[in-house]
Amino acid sequence: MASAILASLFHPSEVLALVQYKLAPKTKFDYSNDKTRERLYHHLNMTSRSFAAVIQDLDEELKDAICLFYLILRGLDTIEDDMTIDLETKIPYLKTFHEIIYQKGWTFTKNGPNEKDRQLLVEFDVVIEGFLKLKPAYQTIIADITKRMGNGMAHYATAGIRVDTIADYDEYCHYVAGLVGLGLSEMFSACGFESPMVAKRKDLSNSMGLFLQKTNITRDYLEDLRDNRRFWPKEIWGLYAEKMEDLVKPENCDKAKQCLSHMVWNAMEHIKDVLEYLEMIKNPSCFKFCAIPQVMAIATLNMLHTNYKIFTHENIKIRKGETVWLMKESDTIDKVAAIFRLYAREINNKSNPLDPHFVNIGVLCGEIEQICVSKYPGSTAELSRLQAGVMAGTSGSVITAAAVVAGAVVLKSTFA
Ligand code: D61
Ligand code: MG
Repeated sequence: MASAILASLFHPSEVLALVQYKLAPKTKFDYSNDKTRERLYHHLNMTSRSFAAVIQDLDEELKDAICLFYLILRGLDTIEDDMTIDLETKIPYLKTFHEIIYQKGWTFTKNGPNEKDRQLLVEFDVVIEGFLKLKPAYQTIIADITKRMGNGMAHYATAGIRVDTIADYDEYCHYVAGLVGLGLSEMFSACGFESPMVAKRKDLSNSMGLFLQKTNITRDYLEDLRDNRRFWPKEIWGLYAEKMEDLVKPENCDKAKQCLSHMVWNAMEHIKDVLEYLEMIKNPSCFKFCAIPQVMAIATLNMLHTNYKIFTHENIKIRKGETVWLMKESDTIDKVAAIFRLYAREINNKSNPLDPHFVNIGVLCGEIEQICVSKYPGSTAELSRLQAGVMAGTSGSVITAAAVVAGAVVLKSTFA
């Protein structure tokens, strides 16, 4: 907590959000009267940092269904990601996972000891038990998406098949993340929380997943390279290096930065669809659930943009205070549009005029601004309010921050 506050010292509204978050009652979720649910939400909290919070805040009608949707796909992904499982073993599991989820008692112990979510598959019988208790309509949606994702993963896991073209990149991201968007939209419409139009807009639902996945793939360059996974498309990196791993060489620093801005630009192309999708979502709990991951993604892209560290350091993340602040502010379309405008401006301000994508990124930032001004006019006032809390470096904000920190320290000692 103390280090998170220090990191947010020049962002008083983040300090405030951190303190509020720390003081909020923590006993919100109690699953102790249902052993299966207790195990399921234990696994959710173990396997996901960011999704656990937003899933647990969903309305009761959808909460368990989406929790199980997450755990099932996380299980599938834990088989996909494990490079210690040979392909002859791996591919049949990926292709049949949609049948496995109906087999009571099934568990999986073939993951390597270092696979981070290994335990989820070791205890996967609990997930299956929970899945079989869901309404059949939700089971059908989950099984259908699992089938399509597993087959897509199996295709890209096949020896000799790689993410070469930008079309491949979009296709791979469709399988592993776009399909999640499609399934979620079907659930929102099926339960009556949202109009049937949400499920019909598969293009927008897909973009919701692509924006998140492309941001992760751009951030995880070094980690994936270390584990011999390659998701940056050759059609992009091939413009800047002979081999993808050459981007990390110090002598290629300028080319690497150009390649990075190409990846950032490619991800940013989904933002207009994201805003259009969020505009359709009317149920407040669905809205926050959808909006929070997206605002975290644009904050992450802002952190990646022109940041050479992604070629030298693994695990670069946005500040904890920034995350907590974004979660608090993402509850209406006007506020979310204001957040997108704020980060689009920051991204644009950081761009290097000598970068080959300077104009492309600038055009997208301008379009985001223009769409928000015309479709979400309330975002202008929200933007002014948000900006008042991020006046980094001004003496006023430093004094405010110092005051809040002092307050926090007092409160901490009071409640400790
Ligand atoms: C609204 C709200 C949430 C949304 C959405 C729309 C549309 C799409 C998504 C969430 C999916 C976003 C995936 C982005 C994060 N990428 C990964 O986790 C990668 O694995 C992809 C395959 C497993 C997908 C699991 C998943 C994730 C979020 C969900 C969900 C299922 C179900 C419901 C709600 C949210 C990544 O994993 C890295 C890791 O192991 O940590 C990878 O392997 O590339
Ligand atoms: Mg994966």
